[in-house]
Amino acid sequence: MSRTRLRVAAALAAVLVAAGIATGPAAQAHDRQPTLAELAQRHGRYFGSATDNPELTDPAYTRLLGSEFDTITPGNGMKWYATEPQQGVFDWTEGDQIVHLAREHHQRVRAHTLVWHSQLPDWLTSRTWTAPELRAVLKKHIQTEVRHYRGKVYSWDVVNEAFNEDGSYRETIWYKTLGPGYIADALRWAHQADPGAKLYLNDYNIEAVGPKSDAYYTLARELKAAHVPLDGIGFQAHLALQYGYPGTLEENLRRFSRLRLDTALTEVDVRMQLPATDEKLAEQATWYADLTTACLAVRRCVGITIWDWTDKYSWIPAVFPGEGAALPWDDQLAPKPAYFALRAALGHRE
Ligand code: 9MR
Repeated sequence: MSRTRLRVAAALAAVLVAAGIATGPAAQAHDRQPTLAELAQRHGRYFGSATDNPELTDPAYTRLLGSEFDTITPGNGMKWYATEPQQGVFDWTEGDQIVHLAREHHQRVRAHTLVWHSQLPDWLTSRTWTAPELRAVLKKHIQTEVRHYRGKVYSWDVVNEAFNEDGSYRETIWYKTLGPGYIADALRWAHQADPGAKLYLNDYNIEAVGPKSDAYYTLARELKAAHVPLDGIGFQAHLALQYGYPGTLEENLRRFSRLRLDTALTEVDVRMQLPATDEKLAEQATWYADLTTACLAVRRCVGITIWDWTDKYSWIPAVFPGEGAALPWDDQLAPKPAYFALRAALGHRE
């Protein structure tokens, strides 16, 4: 190449880079697409993903987990079976791994979960307890765990899945032994242990207005009236195409906002009967967009968390045989129509 030609080529390259249409590492850095988290931040919201310890050995997986989201939730690592496997013996290995990972990537942690009927250790479920004994066990667990993560997590799902579909209390070990007051107690103990953490009640099938979400509404109003430290309600949003979209989601979020509570979509996925067709994936994309639009429309809906980001690590196929394809990225980690629908709903023009 002659000198003149070299100069022309260099000038042309500079113009292309300035116009943002050149390729190469510098241009890529310049051109980088905003992440879901960055798009959500423009609306004052977060966009998060759940994760789980075994997956963290997959470098392609952790790379995207660390870059696309600003909030992460441990799918299992902070549950009772993992954190207090023997009575009074605490193990923070899994939860700490996720907190450290989040810190490395400047992400916040939605901590999950303190009081649940599931994934409890055998020592707790294999014997009977008097009410005073169980109360002491619960208080110690909550306060030890919340104190350990004090200042390191953004929020706690304090009580998970406390109601039945008809709005009656679920007959858990907690309810049966301690009565409904265990919920207020749990919130108060958690608040004492970390006054800075946002405290949530969290459940599934409460996205639409109905008996189960009404039960939360009534309870939340009572707790607020009694000055119990409750900050928000988590709507898990494990949706399924075959059951229809919860059309009253926005209205439902709004009534909790009016109680001066935050709301969040905490475990979003949209499963379908397999095989996934283009039509079903398009329908799924619409649902992801619609739930995002609903959250953005309600001032106190603070953010959205998907229940992991790739179909490769989704919980669905193991629990609902024949169903899956529930997340915005497929099992090869490639983005699906739902991913682009999320970006569009967050206001990005491709
Ligand atoms: O994602 C979790 C999965 O790995 C566990 O096997 C499962 C056990 O119940 O729990 C999953 O997470 C649940 C969450 O903690 C609460 N809401 C429902 C989620 C899906 O089951």
